[in-house]
Amino acid sequence: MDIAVIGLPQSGKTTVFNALTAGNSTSTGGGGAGPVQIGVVKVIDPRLAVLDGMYNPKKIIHPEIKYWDLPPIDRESASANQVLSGRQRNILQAANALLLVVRAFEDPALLHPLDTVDPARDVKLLLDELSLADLEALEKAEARLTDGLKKAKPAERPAMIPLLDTVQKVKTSLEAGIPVKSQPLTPSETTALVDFQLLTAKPVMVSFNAGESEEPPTLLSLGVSADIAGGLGEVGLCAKLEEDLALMDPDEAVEFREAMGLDEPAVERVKQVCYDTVGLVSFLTVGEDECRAWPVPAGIVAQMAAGTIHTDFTRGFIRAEVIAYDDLIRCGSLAQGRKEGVLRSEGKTYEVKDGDVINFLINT
Ligand SMILES: Nc1nc2c(ncn2[C@@H]2O[C@H](COP(=O)(O)OP(=O)(O)O)[C@@H](O)[C@H]2O)c(=O)[nH]1
Ligand SMILES: [Mg+2]
Repeated sequence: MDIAVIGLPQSGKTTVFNALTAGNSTSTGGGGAGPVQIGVVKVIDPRLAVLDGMYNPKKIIHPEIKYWDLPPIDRESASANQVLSGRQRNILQAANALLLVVRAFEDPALLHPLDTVDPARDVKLLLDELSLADLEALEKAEARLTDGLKKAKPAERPAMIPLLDTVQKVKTSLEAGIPVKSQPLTPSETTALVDFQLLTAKPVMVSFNAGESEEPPTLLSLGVSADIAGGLGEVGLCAKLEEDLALMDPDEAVEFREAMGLDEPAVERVKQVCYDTVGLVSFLTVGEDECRAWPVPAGIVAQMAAGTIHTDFTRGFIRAEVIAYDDLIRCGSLAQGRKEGVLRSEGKTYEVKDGDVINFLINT
């Protein structure tokens, strides 16, 4: 899963990124406004350690989250209030979710680009920026599709009209302030929009970056209206402190956290918010080769879940043998699970649950 970190200049994006990736990052695509930093974080699934003991596989594979820290915007070529450059938009389009960093710390020595520290204003400004990027993309698409329709032969036109209709409908709702993910769309409309990679269709999380001695705000405490806050994930943290702890020796960091009475590390809390906001569950696969956790959108059916292992598995899907993780641990083996009747055979439309241990039977 790819998560892009965005926010106003000096809001603490890089500090949050370092806190989440513990300094383990690589940069890519230098030049222009500078390189993009990418950090890969393993999402440790504790169930895999238990399965490791049971199956003794050659390897266990935890899911990964890839965080992207975007380069600062080039102030000289940007307009005064511009938050995103064209290059940044491209990165955001490819991301699965967006993490908005909002400054909530006071520091007289560090100027805010809009002079005052006002988290509620900044949340709105960043969300507006995402809408604006989508509106521009939809306007371009509308112009291109309208032009194409004019030039098309009469027989070709009926096939082109639905997409243009969808683009216009989504654009109108977006102009009325409704992000794409909150718009009621039919499955075919959603499919038609996939290629546009619209930003307001993506899950968005806000991370409030508070000072060490301050309680981070929440969307509710800031009075952000429910129609804006609805659907947003949120997490409060002190990025500077979390960065220091992330770069410390792990044992020392644990002691430090206990002594200071701190919450779980930011990396854990942000991961949980990601899973909740994106709506992910994990199914598990076991075997002598590997035991692995596979994050998938909640509600996914077995046939589509098979496709996350290999795209061909969707087409070749025959059935899925499923046992709940807890049942497997209690029974001690798949064979015993089968005897006890808790290992079931499920079809294409079975809805995958978190912790299902699945063996897909595939026609190759
Ligand atoms: N006082 C204070 N400074 C912070 C905090 N978080 C970040 N900073 C500082 O703010 C400045 C900008 O942070 P940075 O992460 O580079 O921001 P970016 O431009 O959004 O990537 C740096 O000097 C940080 O040390 C914080 O919680 N408190
Ligand atoms: Mg930065």
